[in-house]
Amino acid sequence: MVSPQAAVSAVQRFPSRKPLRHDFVWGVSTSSYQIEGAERLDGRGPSIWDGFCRQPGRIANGDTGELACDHYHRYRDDIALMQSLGVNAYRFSVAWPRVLPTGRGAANEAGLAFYDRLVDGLLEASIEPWLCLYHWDLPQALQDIGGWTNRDSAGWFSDYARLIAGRLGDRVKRFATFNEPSVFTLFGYSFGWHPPATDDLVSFHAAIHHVNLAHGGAVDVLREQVDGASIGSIHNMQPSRPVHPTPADQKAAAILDDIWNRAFADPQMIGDYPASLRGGIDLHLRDGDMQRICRPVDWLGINHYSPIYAKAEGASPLGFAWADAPAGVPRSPIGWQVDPKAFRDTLLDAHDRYGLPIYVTENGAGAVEKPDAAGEVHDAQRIEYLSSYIDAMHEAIEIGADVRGYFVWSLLDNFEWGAGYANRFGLIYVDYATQRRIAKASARWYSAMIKAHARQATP
Ligand code: IFM
Repeated sequence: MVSPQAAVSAVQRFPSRKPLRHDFVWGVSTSSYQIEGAERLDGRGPSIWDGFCRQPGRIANGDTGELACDHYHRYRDDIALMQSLGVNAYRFSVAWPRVLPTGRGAANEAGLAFYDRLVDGLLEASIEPWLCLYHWDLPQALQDIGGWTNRDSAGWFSDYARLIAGRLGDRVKRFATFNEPSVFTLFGYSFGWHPPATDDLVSFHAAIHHVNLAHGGAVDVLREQVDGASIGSIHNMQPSRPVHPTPADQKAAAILDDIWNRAFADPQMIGDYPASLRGGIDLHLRDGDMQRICRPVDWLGINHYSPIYAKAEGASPLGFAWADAPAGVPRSPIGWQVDPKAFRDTLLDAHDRYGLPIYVTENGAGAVEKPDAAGEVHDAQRIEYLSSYIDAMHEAIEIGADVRGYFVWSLLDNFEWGAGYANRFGLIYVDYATQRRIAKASARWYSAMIKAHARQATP
């Protein structure tokens, strides 16, 4: 087991590092569908994930989010766990179909009341709520009329943002519009790994553009409705690498880079699409759209785990295929490459390109794990991963990146999309049969790390 003392020495292992700013945010992240459960309770409408999970072969082990971590009922206990970690921020998402069962029209009071209780509980525990409006659980009723391929989706999203701002904006000030838009559009509208599991290029480009319009519209709504709002958007950013050093694979990696790292961040913060996407987007672009998308935001959220790889694939309409990292690279227990320098460079590149304060809104390591005979979870590899990535962030800050916060993914083990419950990312282990929570060694390590940094922080 890692003792608090060992964690402190992990901080002190980097004596050349300057102390972090005193208001540095240390947090944990989750998302609605991955933890809430209560899929059919208190008036929640169906989301696109409810049905997708029930299609044979989509999710490992046939898992669904029906119960997940039962956070809907156990949120008080989960807030107490956050308190014991010593985090000062919690990033969660609102389930759109819980508050608007058909995506628009009449709001569901019971759903809104749940988020009232959650936010009040966080504030009582001195934990700042960071609310993300969209972490992939689109109401099924909106999917039935085209989902993100329907240009009206931007208006639906603004109306939803207005509802949330009006209800929670007196207490919540930190808002993100979307989580990882390039993941849910690429995986949902091209690769078929996420709902709606379509694969035509016109829909893919339409979804990208409409999500960008929805982002811009929601930024305006939040700005108008919430006094003192601090607004951002959350992008997964990772170096895109060719799996082989051939010109064809290099070209494939450049296309993936544009889609993965730039298709949303560039229009939202620079006001332009990457050149390789312009042809496809032009079909959906109308006068004034770029002004509607590129609205001033206060911060950039970056989710980062490992580099990604591409290879040339003539048969793919996109011109590339997703590839596994080359053999021999260091990997996490679930096979994702471990490369903290890639994280440092990502933070520095994003700082140079977008010039906004950065919050690392997700970083963490997955594993297939279970408690030992004494009931403990000794996740030494996760501690090593977090330690090296936090140090890489610290190095980026020393070089000049304006990074102001860091959130571990995730507070709890949870529903890991296509992998179901097999892959665990939590600091807290969840026994899904009993819903018992067990703090892993990494939870104690993270808590001690936060305390050690607080002692060192500059006033
Ligand atoms: O679980 C996901 C999360 O929903 C989005 N970012 C990556 C995490 C780990 O795969």
